[in-house]
Amino acid sequence: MHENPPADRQAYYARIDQAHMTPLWEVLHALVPREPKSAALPHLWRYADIRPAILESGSLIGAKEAVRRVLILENPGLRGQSKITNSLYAGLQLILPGEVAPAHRHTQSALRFVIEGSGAFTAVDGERTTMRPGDFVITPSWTWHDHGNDSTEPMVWMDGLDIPLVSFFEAGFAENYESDVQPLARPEGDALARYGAGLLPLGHAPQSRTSPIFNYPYARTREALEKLARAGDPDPWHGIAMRYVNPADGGWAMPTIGTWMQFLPKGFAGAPYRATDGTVFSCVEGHGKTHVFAPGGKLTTFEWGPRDTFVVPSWQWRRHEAAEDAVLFAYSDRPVQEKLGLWREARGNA
Ligand code: 1HN
Repeated sequence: MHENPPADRQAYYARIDQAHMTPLWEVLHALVPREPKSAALPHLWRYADIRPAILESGSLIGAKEAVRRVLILENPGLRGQSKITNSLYAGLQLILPGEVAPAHRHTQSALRFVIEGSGAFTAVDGERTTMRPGDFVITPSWTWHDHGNDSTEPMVWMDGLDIPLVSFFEAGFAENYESDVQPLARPEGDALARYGAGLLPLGHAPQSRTSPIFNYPYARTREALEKLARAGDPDPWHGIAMRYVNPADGGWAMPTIGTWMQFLPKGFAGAPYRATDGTVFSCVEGHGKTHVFAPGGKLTTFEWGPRDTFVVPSWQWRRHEAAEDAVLFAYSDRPVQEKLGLWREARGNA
């Protein structure tokens, strides 16, 4: 409330401080802001700029020694906290031909979004999936997972995890599997056939809050987006925006992380939009621009292309433009905010 409270108040604060108490009236405005004031900053990681450092990590440490050889994308406003937004983590993971990232599990949920290379696999609870660029792969909470690269090229994917959320709730558990590579219980493609073909096993009762599909292949996503784009009528704010769905309940694919794709047709000039979920974007195809207006009027413009990652903090206005057909993958904590009745959005004039 006061920059410098009067002396009698300061003496009083010092006395109650001894009893681990503090006056609400000095902090009320910070505790209950009129609107969100994210400490996070908008930021763009251009893949061409960071790729050399990612590949260099491969000559400094092995995947097995590192457990997971990842460069964390730290939001410049949240350095030292391993966060890309206040509630979510992002990193770029490198796995070289012949390497194994050993099996473990944890209560944090993870997504993989494939950036570069093709043919490495991840195994989740007894099933492997081969990963290709643009694939969205899920490691649900508390499932055993290991990765391996039987291809001839380095592979890089983005990891998105709910680490800060789980940490906030102090609900994190982890354990290592007894061997580096878990045994396989089902053939590759089983989950996609069983749950990802517009069908569900008769009498299916979900065992988990996460989608039973654990690889949503880009080839299928791309085909749908392409068809919808040709049909026209993009949303003025988002373009053609399609969320990944859990086929068992119609909800988001993951309980703590919302994921979607945006196809911005050539010449798209989006209208301003903001929402309370700070959002991470990864460009899959095409080139475009995103303008972000931080509170106080600071304008940041990102010029992005394939494999670039950028982040827009909570409640900051953004607008996308595309010089050519472009595809953006996005993730945020929106499912959590929705479940808690907190999520809000606002649309500027189209
Ligand atoms: C993890 O298990 C993976 O499985 C990636 O690839 C990143 C960051 C923190 C904790 C666990 C993975 C992680 C992680």
